[in-house]
Amino acid sequence: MTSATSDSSSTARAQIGVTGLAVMGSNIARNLARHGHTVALHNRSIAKTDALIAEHGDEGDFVRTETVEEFVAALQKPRRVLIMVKAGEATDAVIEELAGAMETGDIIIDGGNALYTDTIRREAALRERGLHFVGAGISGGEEGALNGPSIMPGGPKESYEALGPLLESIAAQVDGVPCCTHIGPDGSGHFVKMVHNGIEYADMQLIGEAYNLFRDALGYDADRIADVFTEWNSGELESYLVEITAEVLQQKDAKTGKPLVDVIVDAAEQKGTGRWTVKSALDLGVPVTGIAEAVFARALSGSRDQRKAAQGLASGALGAKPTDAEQFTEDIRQALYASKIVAYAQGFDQIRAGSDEYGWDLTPGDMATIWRGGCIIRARFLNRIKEAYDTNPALTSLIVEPYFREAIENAIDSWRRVVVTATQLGIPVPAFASSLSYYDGLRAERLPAALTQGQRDFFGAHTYERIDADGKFHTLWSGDHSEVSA
Ligand code: NBP
Repeated sequence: MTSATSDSSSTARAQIGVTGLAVMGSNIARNLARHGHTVALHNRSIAKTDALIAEHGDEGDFVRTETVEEFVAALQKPRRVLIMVKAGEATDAVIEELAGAMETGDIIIDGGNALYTDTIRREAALRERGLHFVGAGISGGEEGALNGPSIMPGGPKESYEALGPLLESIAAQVDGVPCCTHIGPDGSGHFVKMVHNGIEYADMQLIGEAYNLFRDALGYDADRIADVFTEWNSGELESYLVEITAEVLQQKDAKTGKPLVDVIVDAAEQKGTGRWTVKSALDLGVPVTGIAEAVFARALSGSRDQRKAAQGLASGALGAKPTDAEQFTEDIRQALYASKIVAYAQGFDQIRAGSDEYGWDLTPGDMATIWRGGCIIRARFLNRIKEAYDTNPALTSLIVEPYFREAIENAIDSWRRVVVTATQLGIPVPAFASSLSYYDGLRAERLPAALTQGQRDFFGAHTYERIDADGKFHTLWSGDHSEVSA
């Protein structure tokens, strides 16, 4: 079936080109070829192109190219090029080279993990040059890239008309619906992918806290904890992350025979998308507490010197371990589910805030639809989120929607027991606890923010509003303490 050639310059026959043939690019190129598309291949160093053709050339119709000029010339018009290189300067360098060789109406797609503000900048610059630029978030890692990722393309609507069917053909499909849709203008696709990654951080942290409680509060070993996660994966917590958690916990270390998880250093690394999510949330004023705690928890785990110095610090008097393991297991399950609802609710709040800030007019229900398959946060309960947005596209918060409201009502007692027990045992549960505090904060009739406003007015004359009158007021704190209208 292969017709990989090196004489592509004479025939512009490829429907799409992929440049950057490392893990992600090579698998997406194979996915495209397996779906019957002719794919032009390009990589800065030719070795990766040749390796792909040597190992997988028989999977479809590839066009081998060496130079950017040759690569561009191999493409049908309007030309479509998918960039899958390291995010940042490499992306700018590749765009610059491609743009010089492409023509008005051609489409450049950046499938890397770009920062959405970079995508906004790049889209504007390429639009000026008559080119379409599509910032496409792609989730699912290596396996998703090959067998069907979740794709979040942002950019001009017209370019999606030329590109959509092609991307939808290689995306994961759930109930016959592709996990790919036009997200919105310029940086919106990468913004949504960023928030997706933030939710992923929160989900992983919550699962980690559940694991920690099984280990340190109930004394379970890795195999026993794996069994619990396997069981949970057949219920409302069913998700890719719960599924792989069980697999990771089952894995034995070949060298020592111990569970692999027990010989891995407990310092989690991060590539930066979680941090970006939190930075953006800070700018937008959206409390994404679950995501922020997850990012900070990774940072704390990596603070090796401080952790070493803190060994042996006082714990204070600790409480008793749970005696009813079955009840506590159910409590942890409920705490995980409720905290997960909070993390997703916060992520969707951030998407709405980003949409308002940048005028993107995003449809949050679309994200719930395209995250149901292909991506790392795919989960059964995304169907519920989709239904919630289908019923009410202007939903204020997921946690007030009847289904999730009831789910939290069912979980709340367990959730509190888990946070209290963990605190009494000195087991850190930052994401469980902060999600519960967020929930309590949202439902509180009166928050201490009234005092904060009083303090702000005291030291900075920042004024406050009253519960019984319109307008802004200021108390003459250093005068006679009377109140004046501001
Ligand atoms: P990497 O992020 O490791 O990038 C390697 C590729 O970038 C190679 O093809 C390399 O070419 C090329 N490259 C570099 Br580095 N600098 C270049 C330059 N100045 N000019 C041209 N090419 C350059 O690859 P990856 O892990 O496949 O990821 C690709 C993109 O997809 C990244 O943006 C990543 O964040 C994103 N992503 C990754 C995952 C994942 O699970 N890995 C998931 C979702 C998204 P060379 O072969 O000549 O060195």
